[in-house]
Amino acid sequence: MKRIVVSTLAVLGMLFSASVVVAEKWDMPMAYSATNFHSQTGAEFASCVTDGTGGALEIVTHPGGSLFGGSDIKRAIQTGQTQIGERLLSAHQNENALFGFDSIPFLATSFEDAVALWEFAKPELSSLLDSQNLHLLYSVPWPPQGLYFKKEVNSVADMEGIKFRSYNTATARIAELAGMIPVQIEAAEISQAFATGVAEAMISSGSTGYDRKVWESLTHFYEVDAWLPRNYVMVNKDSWEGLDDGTRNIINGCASLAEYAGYWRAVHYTQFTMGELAKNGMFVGRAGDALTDELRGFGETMTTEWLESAGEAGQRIVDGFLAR
Ligand code: PCA
Repeated sequence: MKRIVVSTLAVLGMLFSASVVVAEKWDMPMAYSATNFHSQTGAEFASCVTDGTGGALEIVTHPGGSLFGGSDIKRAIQTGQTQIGERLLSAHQNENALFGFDSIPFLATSFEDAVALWEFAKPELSSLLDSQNLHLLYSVPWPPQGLYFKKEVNSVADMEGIKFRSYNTATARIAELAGMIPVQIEAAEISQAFATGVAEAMISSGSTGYDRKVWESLTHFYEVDAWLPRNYVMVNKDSWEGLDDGTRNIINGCASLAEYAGYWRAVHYTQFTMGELAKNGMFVGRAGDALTDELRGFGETMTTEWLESAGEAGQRIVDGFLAR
């Protein structure tokens, strides 16, 4: 009898340890609010992997910067504090100019352009990330970037001295060129920053204005279509290489679906969110010709500056895109 109990316990112990080894959980930090379309796409991606692997690999998303704040997500994945996560690609432009290929003013100004530009940029970015112990999984653009203010603005002169919320090097550079004061603030913090006057203006999409209810503090959204920055999902390279081929195939399949679904969400969200800004009392309309001309001048300056700092890989991306 004793022997039966002992061997039953041994078998149970083996089963238990086998299931512990097989089932793995990955935490996926994301910087933007749970209701944002990138976060919804990420949540669907996570359930696709969890279901597709029959629960052997469970991915759990943590939106709104709840697990790691936006500026800590990449480092957390690189160093293996977590295995997977999403971040704004151009947020790393201060590390390497190449990360800012998607924030060059007026280079790629429509969804179609953004897709074409990504085709040329993706191989360069994949190998850059690979050299940083990261595997690039998928990427989804934000809607076109426009300018938010709390007053009517018709020219760069009207922007003088305004505290301008920036989210990457390019947005801080625009502030400088326009005589504004750049203040780097994560999207998760902007409602408070605008409410308290820490920031008074920004360049972003209708989506972020809608997600953060900026009509509570700001009054004008000028459509500029300056660029369409991208979010991307990355995996720690050791975690990626530790998976078997079958699991990697499932993740790749789910990543393709997410890239497709995320792209179309962004497209549809563009008009919807601008409509919501207007419904909530904001002026929503195209920037005037004088302002647009001045911004295009900044675009030329910033294109030259970017090409100088992004080296041959940067030149290949721009040349490929312009010659397509
Ligand atoms: N929203 C993000 C990045 C680009 C966008 O449209 C933000 O403002 O932080």
